[in-house]
Amino acid sequence: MNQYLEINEEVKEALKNNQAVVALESTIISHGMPYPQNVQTARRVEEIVREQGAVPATIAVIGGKLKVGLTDEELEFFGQSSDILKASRRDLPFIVAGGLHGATTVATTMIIAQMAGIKVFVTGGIGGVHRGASETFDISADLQELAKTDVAVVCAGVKSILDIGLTLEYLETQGVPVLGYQTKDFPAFYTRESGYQVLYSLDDAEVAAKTLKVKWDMDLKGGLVIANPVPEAEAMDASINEAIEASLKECDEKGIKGKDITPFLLGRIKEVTEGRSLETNIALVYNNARVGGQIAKAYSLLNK
Ligand code: PSU
Ligand code: MN
Repeated sequence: MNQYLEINEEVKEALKNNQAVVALESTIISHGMPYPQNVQTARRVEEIVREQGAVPATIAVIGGKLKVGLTDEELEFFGQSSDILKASRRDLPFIVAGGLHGATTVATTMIIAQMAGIKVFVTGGIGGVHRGASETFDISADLQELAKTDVAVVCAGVKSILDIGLTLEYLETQGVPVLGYQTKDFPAFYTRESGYQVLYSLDDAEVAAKTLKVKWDMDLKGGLVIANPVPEAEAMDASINEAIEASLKECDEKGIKGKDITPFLLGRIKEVTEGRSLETNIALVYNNARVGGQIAKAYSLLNK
């Protein structure tokens, strides 16, 4: 067992017995939503995962330890503290060596989930190719991680703060399956459609689970993107794109770069939409927790 890894008892027990476990990330808590909605959402997400018969494992780096499964106090701390670094793959060695705290992105949550032996991970949205990447080279490390780490990521697609078309091209080049969950449209986080289609859609959790199993049985390395659109009732209309454009322009004018871009944009979009984007964000995460919990459950049954 990896000497830096600390898996809580409940998760350890579940993994040992081949029971369903769902990994959850912590950047969404520390850098993706304001307090106290972030902590409330994180707690409810764990409950929803349990309602599907799976064990939740929220992942974070605390005092240099790679923690799998957080206590209530640790969740609260991650929601409130401003001393938590956003930890992607490149940040991990320094944070662990220094005994620091790190909120794990999609990439880092995948890495730690793989160390622990967790196959299904639920989040809101993944990082991708930023608009203007041909100039800035800003492409999220999440995409490289999907290429090499064997974890399925249930998300609501990617936000249109990114270049969705280029993100899909990049995933194709890297051999990452992008599967729509009960949809042919690739969702754009706040909206159910992005103007892009997926090639394949999954009818239910059983088909999804079988697809994961077959991929890894064949030793095809890497993850999968399971794109689950926000429920109709909570989806935003195309006017969200105006808020996104305005926020992107401001980001540009203020010279915000690199890893600070996504948190800045999320905060501004929330202000511009008077909080509606946050409600949609929370709703889509809950919906992903439901679907991800079911897929983890179906996957554990296939491996019994
Ligand atoms: N998208 C969201 N909320 C988030 C993120 C993405 O709607 O909190 C976070 C995720 O943790 C994702 C990270 O892995 O942003 C990507 O950041 P970057 O583009 O710097 O790799
Ligand atoms: Mn980036």
